[in-house]
Amino acid sequence: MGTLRALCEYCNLMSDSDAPWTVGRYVVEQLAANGIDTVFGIPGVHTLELYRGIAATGIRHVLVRHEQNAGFAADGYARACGKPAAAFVISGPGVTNVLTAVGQAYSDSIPMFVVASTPVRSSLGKRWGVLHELNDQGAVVAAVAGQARTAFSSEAVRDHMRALFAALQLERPRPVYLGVPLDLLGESTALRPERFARFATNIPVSDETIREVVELLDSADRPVIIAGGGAREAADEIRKLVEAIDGYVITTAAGKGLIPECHPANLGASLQFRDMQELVAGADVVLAVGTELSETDIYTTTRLPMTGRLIRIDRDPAKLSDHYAADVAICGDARTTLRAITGAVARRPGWRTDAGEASAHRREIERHFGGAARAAISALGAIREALPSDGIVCTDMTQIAYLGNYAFAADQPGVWFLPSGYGALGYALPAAIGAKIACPKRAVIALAGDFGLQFTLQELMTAVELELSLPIVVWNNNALGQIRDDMQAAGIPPVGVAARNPDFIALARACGADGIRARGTTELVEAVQGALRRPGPTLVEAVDTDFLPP
Ligand SMILES: Cc1ncc(C[n+]2csc(CCOP(=O)(O)OP(=O)(O)O)c2C)c(N)n1
Ligand SMILES: [Mg+2]
Repeated sequence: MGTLRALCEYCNLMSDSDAPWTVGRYVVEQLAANGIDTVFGIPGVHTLELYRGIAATGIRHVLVRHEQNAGFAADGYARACGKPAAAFVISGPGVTNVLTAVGQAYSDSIPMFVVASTPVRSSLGKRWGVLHELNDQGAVVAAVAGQARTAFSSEAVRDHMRALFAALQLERPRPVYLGVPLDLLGESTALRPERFARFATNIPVSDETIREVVELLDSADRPVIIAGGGAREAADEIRKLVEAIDGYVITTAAGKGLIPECHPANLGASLQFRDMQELVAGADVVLAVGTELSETDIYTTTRLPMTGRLIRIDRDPAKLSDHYAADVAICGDARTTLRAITGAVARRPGWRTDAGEASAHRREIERHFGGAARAAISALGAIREALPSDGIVCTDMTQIAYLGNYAFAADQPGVWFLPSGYGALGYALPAAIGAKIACPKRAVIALAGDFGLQFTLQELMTAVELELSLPIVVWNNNALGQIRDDMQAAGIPPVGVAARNPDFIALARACGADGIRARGTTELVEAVQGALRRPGPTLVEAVDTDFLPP
């Protein structure tokens, strides 16, 4: 025991725990004290002080190859394990680089904690042309993040961090940002880290409101539940409620897998299909829970046509009074509210018993699929077969993912990650790296198009360096396929939609990854399973024409 203690003391002496208490060190220790265990970042001369003492905190720093990918990785990390990670970026270009990922996380309600330096206080707003100058950096970030705060003293660092951690718990999850000037980061401080207050997030809803909802549902002949990512924690309650009222549930892509795909009431993430929009239009009561009902949840129209009464449940009050005016609006958390509703609603046979199980509606949707869609569905089926049920698929803005939103069978929530709202190309690979770091024991894959993958392909080196067992499936249709199809549909002669691709497999091998082409579904299952057994990443090329039905 004595030897062990001596060893620990020796290690402490050798570690950075004796590092001086600069504000930079204080920021990192404060993050650690409040549950941040992973930082994705790229250090620079402006953020040196953030790196002082980082080893002593136990925080893991993951060096990425571009700040956008620090943000995407933090996003994938949070989607996988539910906890925010941090991103450390330098003033100016580090900040503007990370903003695309911040915008993505904002639109999909994903938490992350971005910390950036700014140039020295005396230079701010003066346009002296100092290194990494970005005029009004805080305002630039504020236009994109949930909250952006800049500290000008060590006490302000503490106060802002307290407020930002509170926002991460109490508000709709969004990325938050703390800016700290370079000279302040290097100042010494007497402050020491503290664990800020934890907040209970159960918002009680009045009995009267619950009665109002129950009355609406009890008198409904054709009730539909639309469930989004905010309803993930209420999966059980949604299943019980939809069974009791004998209606249907449709999810958004973020709510995908809330209840098993084959459940007789589950129409899946199908709001983009005309048949399902008509079903919603014909519903006499729609209960929308944990969803923004945004354009990217629906895709083919900005606003779902609805004629029935609308009940909305959301913890974000702003969502209750947007372009879908609710007849009953509940600001509350999904689980508590739905539990109360389910406990009081009358159980009866009704619409679904008469109109048929979800599978009949799904067959009707799928009847319209052409050859290209069927090829993508075969590949999605192979990926499904290769993955365990809790395997995570990080997708991109590619045709196979748009279809997979609906067609990939997810029997639990939190396994299908799509850069939905902001629609930023290049998400899949860095997000998969973040997800794999968050959940090393789970199978994680990236699924990207041939063009989108090239936005962030440099992160292959991060995955190689970390020896992440990560299949990266490239859906290669040798085109910016969706845009080409959209141009064709609009009668525009195709311009800028065919790009020369690299030899993906040779490129992967040059990076120290493995590379393999999977010709058809059997090979794709084997390639993904083989890649999941390998210690490092494997790029698996799936060329669309290899998957066309005979
Ligand atoms: C940052 C960014 N730039 C541009 C776009 C517009 N965009 C959407 S899909 C797409 C083409 C993607 O091609 P690919 O990755 O090969 O997927 P495919 O449609 O061929 O399946 C483009 C350019 C975007 N979504 N994000
Ligand atoms: Mg393509």
